[in-house]
Amino acid sequence: MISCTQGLVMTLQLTVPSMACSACADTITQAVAAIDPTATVDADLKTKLVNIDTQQSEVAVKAAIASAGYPVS
Ligand SMILES: [Cu+2]
Repeated sequence: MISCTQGLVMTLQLTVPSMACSACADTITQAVAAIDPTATVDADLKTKLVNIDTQQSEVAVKAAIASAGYPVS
């Protein structure tokens, strides 16, 4: 259990159409971890959905993923 003293953890659900394999998912996971080391990333390759529990804003997370080469639709 993680106590939440620094901010509110939001669950974001993003669609990343260009995510094709587990290496893509790893890259996306690392891009999110770079801006929020406490984030948890759950990528589903079939649905192209990425669920992220993070204290970062949706805008910041989308920008981080996009700059890793995976535009968020
Ligand atoms: Cu890939």
